[in-house]
Amino acid sequence: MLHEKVLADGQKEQLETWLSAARRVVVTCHVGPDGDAVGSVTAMVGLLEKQGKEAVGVVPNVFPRNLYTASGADRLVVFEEDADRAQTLIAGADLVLCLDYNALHRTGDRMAVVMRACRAPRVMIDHHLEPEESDFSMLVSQPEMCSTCEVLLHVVSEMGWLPMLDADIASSIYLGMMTDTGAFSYASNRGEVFRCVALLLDRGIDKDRIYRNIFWGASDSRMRAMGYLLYVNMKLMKKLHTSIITMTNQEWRRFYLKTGDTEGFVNLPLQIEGIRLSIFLREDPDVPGKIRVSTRSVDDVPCNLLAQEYFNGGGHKNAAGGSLMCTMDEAVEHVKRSLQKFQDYLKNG
Ligand SMILES: [Mn+2]
Repeated sequence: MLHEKVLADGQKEQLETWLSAARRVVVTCHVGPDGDAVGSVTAMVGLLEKQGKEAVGVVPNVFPRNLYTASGADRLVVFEEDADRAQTLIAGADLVLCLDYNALHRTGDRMAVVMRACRAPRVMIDHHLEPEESDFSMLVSQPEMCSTCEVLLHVVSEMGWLPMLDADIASSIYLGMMTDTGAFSYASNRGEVFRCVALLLDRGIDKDRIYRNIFWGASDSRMRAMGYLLYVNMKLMKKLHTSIITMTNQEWRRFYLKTGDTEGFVNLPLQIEGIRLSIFLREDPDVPGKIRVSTRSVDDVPCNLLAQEYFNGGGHKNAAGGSLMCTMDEAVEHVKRSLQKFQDYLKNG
């Protein structure tokens, strides 16, 4: 049913060898787990349990409330809240799966140390550009694919695991595909994406419900913060087809926001006619003096180049991020100066 292949020659056999020798398998994702991370980890844990493995998902830190609708999300071990247990699990694993990230440092400073010390093979399954090859024993890297969950579904198919794909596991995979594509509004122009969706629908997922669980489960705080940020803080630079939104820790507290409550805000300005690049600057609540930068774009505006050149980061063409060590005012000035240098990419189109 699926047309594309993700495993290179010999990878299926290698994975089978490692899996058959493994009793305890740990499945991990990147810091700040999103829908694709939580979806792929919970799906993988479910698949491994069906194969009789002692499988546990370990995520670096807390994740948004609405992602707890993924089956098994309540059983994930959160490293920053339960470091001893997480460390014991990783150290004792026979096999470690690394989902939705391309370098070990993406699991955060503390978890990365534990990951590096673990001697079990590390298998990366991911869709980010330019993986750090030396960090992994095996890489299944598919930057063309919309999400790690899409890559994972292909792995499931090629490994012959489709008979294990029940509605719960299929729902987790759909969750990741849906969130990483803004409900199939970007990064999803390949027909294969919809062959995957069809396959998942045939497994009995309720896609309308998954959508509501994620996108309509907002808190009133989130809605009020969204209104405030768009009304008060959004600055439009129409000649550069760009929007900048800022958010300080003081504003975060004012609206009683929780982790994940600003998810997707960066996409909103792209709904404005003529806006092709959106930049969201947020004070890091954990690191004083650090500003987190998120960028989103449409068509050929390369967010990843912008993030690499000016924001100490990287990412995908239409979705990237980074950080700056400065005050919010300085960050805004830095962004404006960077946009001047970047304007050739912004003006045409
Ligand atoms: Mn992803």
